[in-house]
Parts: sequence; structure tokens; C-alpha cells
Amino acid sequence: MKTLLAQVPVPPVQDVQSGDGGLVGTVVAIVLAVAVVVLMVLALRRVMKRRGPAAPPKLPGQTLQQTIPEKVEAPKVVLPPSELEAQKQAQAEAKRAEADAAKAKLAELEAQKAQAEAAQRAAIEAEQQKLRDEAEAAKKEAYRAQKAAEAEAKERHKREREEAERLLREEEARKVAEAARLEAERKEAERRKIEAEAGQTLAVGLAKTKREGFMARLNGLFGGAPKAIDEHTLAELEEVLFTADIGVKTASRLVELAREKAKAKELDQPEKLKAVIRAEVQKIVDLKAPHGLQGGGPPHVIMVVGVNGAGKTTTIGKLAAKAKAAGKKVLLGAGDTFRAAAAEQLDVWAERAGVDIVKGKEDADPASVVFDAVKKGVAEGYDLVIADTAGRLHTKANLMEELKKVRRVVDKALPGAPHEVLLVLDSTNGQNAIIQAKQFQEAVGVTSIALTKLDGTAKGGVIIGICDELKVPVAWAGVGEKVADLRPFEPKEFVQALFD
Ligand SMILES: Nc1nc2c(ncn2[C@@H]2O[C@H](COP(=O)(O)OP(=O)(O)OP(=O)(O)O)[C@@H](O)[C@H]2O)c(=O)[nH]1
Ligand SMILES: [Mg+2]
Repeated sequence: MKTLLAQVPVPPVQDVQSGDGGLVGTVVAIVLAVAVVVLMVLALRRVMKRRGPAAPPKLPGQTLQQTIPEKVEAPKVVLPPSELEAQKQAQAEAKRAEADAAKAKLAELEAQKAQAEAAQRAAIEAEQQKLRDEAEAAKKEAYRAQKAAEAEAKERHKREREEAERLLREEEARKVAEAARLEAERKEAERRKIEAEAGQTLAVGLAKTKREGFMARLNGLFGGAPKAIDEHTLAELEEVLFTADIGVKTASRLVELAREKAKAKELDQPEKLKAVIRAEVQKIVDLKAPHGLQGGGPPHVIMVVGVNGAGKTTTIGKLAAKAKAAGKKVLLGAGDTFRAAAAEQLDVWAERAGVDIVKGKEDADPASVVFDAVKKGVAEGYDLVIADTAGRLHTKANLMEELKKVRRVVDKALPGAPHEVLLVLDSTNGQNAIIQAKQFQEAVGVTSIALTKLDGTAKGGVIIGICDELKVPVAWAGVGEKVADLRPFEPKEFVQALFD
């Protein structure tokens, strides 16, 4: 112990008397001494610990050394911090402050981060909410749209049903109308047929000729009491026939025949003379005439010619009506372009008869109109094409040239056509009709004749002259203005109408 104490440096105790400096030095010395003591105690305790377990408590009689308690309270020594310590302390403070600042900054950043995250979360949540709302709204909208679409589809199905029902009703109405139309057509056809078959008979048409014409005089000659046919009677016969409308040639032929028979004593009474004349007339008019309005083509093409006013357009209208009533598909060609009214007149007939028509402009080339009509007739399957032509041009020569041209052009449109060239003659013209017939015959080759207006004349005998001189059959006899008044000319009927 002594050695340890000896080792503790004891600062020199300064003289207290030496003023302030001396007092400080004393205090320092005391402090240092205390510190030395403390250190010594601590050193002692360390030594004791190294020596082994603590010695048993001190019993009475032990030494002073032995009574000192093991644990000695160390005196409190407070040393002023050294400059370094203060410095370090300050440093530590600064660093702590730095750390605190960093921590604060960190906390601030944490807060900012939290704030930012909160804001972002809020924004996302808001966005999510918005999307949820939108999805909800869209879902509702989709539901509403679906419902609307279903309602619309329902409405559409309703409309479809209504439309189908309407179409069905329409179809049924159409069928009913079609049936009614067919029935009306059938009735109309029947009416036309009846009308075509009715009308005035040839006998009625020839009544005037029989009553007032040469036949009246001939019948007067043939009647009366039986007597021998003498020269006087033959002279009378000659006079009647030559003043009739049968033409000189035919009259001469009949007188010659009667004279021969008289010479042969075959005519012992007027009745026999009548029979001879009757038989001869029958022979003259008995030419085979086409009444069928068919045979060529198809279509069967009839070119109608004749002077103006003869009755061409009227006859065409009547023929069209007859053919239509017989179930034919008929087309008219308005080849009379000389005057506008001609086409209009034919149009009226076409409409009345229920047939089609091809018209050209006024002053158009007649041949081109007829050409078009025939071409259409071929292309569209018509049974019959009837072409009207002009009865008058600026000069007669022109008319014939024009008709020849029409004929040629028709042949171009349909080789072999026209199948008939029908000459329409006005019987009131008497013998002039025969002259006209010859001219037309030479120009365009007439195949048959329609003799019109027999009802209004006493000159029906002209038929005999025409047949005799031209050897062209009379196919039709016009005995009035109605459709049915165009009669197929029957030689037997004609002879009966005149002589019986
Ligand atoms: N009474 C009677 N009149 C007839 C007959 N045929 C025609 N007519 C009349 O005769 C007139 C002339 O007949 P249209 O058919 O125009 O004579 P068209 O030959 O065509 O005359 P254009 O066109 O001038 O060349 C008309 O008023 C007809 O009604 C008939 O058979 N009897
Ligand atoms: Mg005419």
C-alpha cells in the first residue's frame, strides 16, 4: 500500500499566501489529492479482487487494517471539461444537431412523402371512384340501351308483322284485282266478239244497191210474166248493165253471155235470164279472199293503201278490233305522216281496239315509221302488224312512188312482208274505184280489197267489176261505221243479197 501511495504524483502545494494564484493552486492541490485518494482506493479494490474471495467479516480483536470496510464511498470529484472535451462536446452537440436536423428533415420528408402518398392515394381513390361511378353509369346506360334496343326490336317485330300482314292483304287485293281484271278482259273480249260478229249484214249494206241501183232495174227486167228473151229485152239488159257501176268490160261480158243463151233458145223466160246473170256474177266474184289476218310472218304484215277518204284508217281500226277480239297481239303503224290528224285518228282506233301503235312525227318519212313498226312487231312477238299509209301526197305520182318505197322497206324489215296489200276502195266512187284499183295494182301489187261505204250507196255493183277486171278478191265489205260493220266478203252472201 505504501508503494502505491508513493507512486501517486502529488502536485506541489503552493503557498496560500501567494494571493489568488495561491488559492487556486491550493484548491487544485486538494482536488488532485482527492483524486489520488480515489484512484488509490480504486486500485486497492482491484488488488483485493485479484487475491480471492472476500475475507470473512472482521471479528473483534482484528487489526485496524482489518476493520476498514471493503467498500469505500468514493468522493465526488468534478473536473471541469477540458478544452478538447468541450470541443468534442460541442462537436457532438453540432453533430447531434446535425442528426436532429437530418432527422427533422427526414421526418419532414416522411411527412411530405406521407402527404404526397396520401394525396396520390386520394387521387387514385378519387380516380377509382370516378371509374367505378363511370362503370356504374355505363352499366346503367348499357342496361337502359339494352332495354331500349329490346323495345325497339319489339317495335320492329311489330312493324314486321304489320308489314307482312299489309303485304299479304295487298297480295290478296292484287289477286282479287287481277281476277277482276281478267274477268273484265274476258267480258270485254266477249263483248268485242259479239260486236264484231253483230253489225249490219251484207244484205242490209247492199239494200240501197238493191233498192235503187242497177239491181232494182235488173230485177224489174227479170220479173213479170214469162216471156221469151228477145232482142228488146237484151237491149234493155245492155242499157241497165252499162249504166251500172260494174264497168264496161263486165257489162259487155254479161250482155254477150245473155245474148248467146238467148240465141241458143235457152232463155224462154226472164227468170232464166236472171239465173244466167246470177251464176255469172257468182263466178266473177268467187275469188278466194284472205279473211284470217294471218298466214305470214309472224307477224302477219298488212299494208293498207287507197286514196284519201277511202276509209283506210277506219278499216284498219275495225280489222285491229276484230283481230284483238280473236286473241291476237296487234300493232298498228301510223304510216300516214302527211297530216298530224291521221296518226291521231289511228291512235283513237288503237285505243278503242286495245292494241298498240307506232307513230312518227308529222312529215316523218312514212317508210321509216312503217319499218319501225314491223321491226317492233318482229322483236316483240306481235301476231299482226297493220300499216296505215297516206291517201294523198302533193302529187299522185309521188303517192305511188312513196307506197312503192314503203313496200320495199317493209320487205327489208321482214323479208317476205307485206303479206297482204289491202286496197281500200270507197264504193260510192263507182267505176272510178275500178280505175283507182288498177293504178294501185300496178304500183304496189294489191292482194285483196276492202270495199267501204256500201251502206251509203247504190253503187254496190262495183264489186263485180273490180273482181272481174282485176281478178283481185274483195276480202272485206264496209257496211257502216261500227267495228262490226266491216264484214268478211262472202261471194255467195253477196249474190244472194243482190239477186234473192
Ligand atoms: N258509212 C260508212 N262510212 C265509212 C265506212 N268506212 C269508212 N267510213 C267513213 O269514211 C270517212 C273516211 O274514212 P277514213 O278511214 O278516214 O279514210 P282514209 O282512207 O283513212 O282517209 P285519209 O286518211 O284521208 O287518206 C270516215 O268518216 C269514216 O267514218 C263504211 O264502211 N261505211
Ligand atoms: Mg286515214
